[in-house]
Amino acid sequence: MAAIHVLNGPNLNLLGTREPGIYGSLTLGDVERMVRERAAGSGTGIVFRQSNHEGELVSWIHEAGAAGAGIVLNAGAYTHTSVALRDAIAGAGALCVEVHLSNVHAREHFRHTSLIAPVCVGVICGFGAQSYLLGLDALLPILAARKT
Ligand code: CA2
Repeated sequence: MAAIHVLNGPNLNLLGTREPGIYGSLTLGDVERMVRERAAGSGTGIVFRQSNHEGELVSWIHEAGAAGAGIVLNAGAYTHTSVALRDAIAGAGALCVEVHLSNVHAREHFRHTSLIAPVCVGVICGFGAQSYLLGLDALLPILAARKT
């Protein structure tokens, strides 16, 4: 089974340290543990990364695409601004699920637009760390079907 790359964008390294009312009290390390536990036994390897740099995220998307891996992507604020990430997902031909901890549609207007959603297979938001697990659950059967 192909691997799943869980990629996290800017400021997500601050999770659990501030704004618990919006993002909860779990750290990104906690989220990683939860993802690894959920994937255990599925035969899927997990690559879990975070970067505050757009270009680094672009390179990681290329890497995932070249490896035939699926992507669970919380692009953070780049979701709403980045043509580069959108082009990377489309260009890499990677199967990508967009996830968010918060319900972006219940927040400021500028968070209602996603530049990456049109090139993703789906979008999950508003379930805290569970959004990542739902993203994983959505990708696993699609990746398994691709293999056979
Ligand atoms: O809800 C999400 O997962 C977001 O992707 C989080 C981004 C935000 O820009 C998106 O609109 C929605 C922000 C991540 C910043 O996380 C922080 C965590 C703790 C303290 C400060 C920032």
